[in-house]
Amino acid sequence: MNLKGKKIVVIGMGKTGIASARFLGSQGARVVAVDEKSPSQWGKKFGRIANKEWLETGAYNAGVLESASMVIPSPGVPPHNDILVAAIKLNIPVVSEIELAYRYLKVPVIAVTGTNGKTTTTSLLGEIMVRAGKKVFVGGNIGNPLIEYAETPQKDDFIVAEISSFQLQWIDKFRPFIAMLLNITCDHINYHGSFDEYRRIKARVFANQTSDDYAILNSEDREQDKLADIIRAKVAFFSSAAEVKRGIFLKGNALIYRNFDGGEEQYPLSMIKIPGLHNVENIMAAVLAARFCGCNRDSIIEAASNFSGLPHRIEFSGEKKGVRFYDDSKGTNVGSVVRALDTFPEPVILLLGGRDKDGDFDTLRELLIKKAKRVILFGEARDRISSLIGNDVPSEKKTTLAEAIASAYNNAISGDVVLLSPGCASFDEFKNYKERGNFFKNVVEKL
Ligand code: UMA
Repeated sequence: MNLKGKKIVVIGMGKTGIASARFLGSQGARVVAVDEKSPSQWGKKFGRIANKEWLETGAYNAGVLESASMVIPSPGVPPHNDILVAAIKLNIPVVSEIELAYRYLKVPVIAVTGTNGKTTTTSLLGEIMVRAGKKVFVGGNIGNPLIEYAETPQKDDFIVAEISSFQLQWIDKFRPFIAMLLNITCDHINYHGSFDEYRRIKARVFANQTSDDYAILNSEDREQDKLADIIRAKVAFFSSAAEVKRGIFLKGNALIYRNFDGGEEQYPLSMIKIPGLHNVENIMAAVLAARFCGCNRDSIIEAASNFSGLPHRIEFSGEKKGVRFYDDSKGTNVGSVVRALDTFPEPVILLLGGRDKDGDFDTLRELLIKKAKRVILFGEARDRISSLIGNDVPSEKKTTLAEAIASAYNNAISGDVVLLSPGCASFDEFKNYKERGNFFKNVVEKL
């Protein structure tokens, strides 16, 4: 890809946009940076590129496209954004940062996507690789854009990349050596427009694979079964419910890995220290990828045994007067709320709310009747969720998360579990899910 002298418009000056701009500048492109916010609010690393001669600041409208050769939107820029719509009309290529990075990567990519469990699986796979003596770069949606890696000497054996649907929206040639789709449940409808479109975009992770590559699918998802028929890569399944011909499945107290030649290998279920069947599935997917990369069984068992999970994912946050509190602030969609509720055998007091992403909260009704002692709805989404879950679920509405926590505590008795699994984005009250989770933990500590 020859970028020398080309005008390239980068939309969004957050982590991705700034890293992309810097890379493009290093390749001799003329970068025009735009953002809906004013430059004083651009990402904290912007200062490092602010006065470079290859960088201009453009207006946030379609006029910026004049004589542009390419547009790189940040993941958070939705496809209906006016500048993107205009670029498509003008036949100007729109390329995501992972696509740009891919054109310059020399190291095989393992792509981890799915609605939930991406970060856990990506992190664990990275740790298995290290234990197995492989050199690995872990990046992508997890926090460090792949384009940053493209600028380095690239001396690793593998890249493990967490990949979001936003990043897959504008790929063209991006071809991971291993691609896995952990699960798909309703999410990001306000971005993709419909669940079908979200599914279609997620499946693009397999689109450029060939028979030299591997695809890892969840056999409990019927739609993924259909996908298997059209994927060109070698397909392996993971299942927490039934045997699979090629892949890995849970049977009794063991995970059974069945390779492509029919050989079997067992992993003890006891090596998994993080709670919930969903995490057994995440770990099974990581085991498959690790085996395809030549990691040995002992390293896998060691890494899994030492993996205690990540913050804000059903994280134990303290106990007050016999009431146990759990922070699942990363649970920003309905599917993750289901997983969190399933993790607890007993009914819980659930804190649900925040900024709505058009979530399908009506599908939660039956489960909430069974598993929620009380639901405390908070934030912008409280009225909509309340109307969708109906009156059979004992619920109340609070304006803020702080009020919701106080009410949960006042209503709890010793032995109860209070779970923050909001099923919504955090942006109505917080900068991001981490800030929301930390806030929850601080309030709990002070109760
Ligand atoms: N902006 C616009 N116009 C828009 C939208 C945003 O100008 O229509 C501007 C904002 O004003 C801001 C910048 O774009 O200045 C932010 O860009 P961004 O939202 O794409 O955020 P980045 O900082 O580039 O972070 C992105 C991912 N963010 C999103 O997908 C929303 C990060 O994932 C990722 O870690 C990072 O790239 C590095 O790859 C976050 C995330 O929430 C954690 N991801 C979603 C998820 O996991 O569910 C997909």
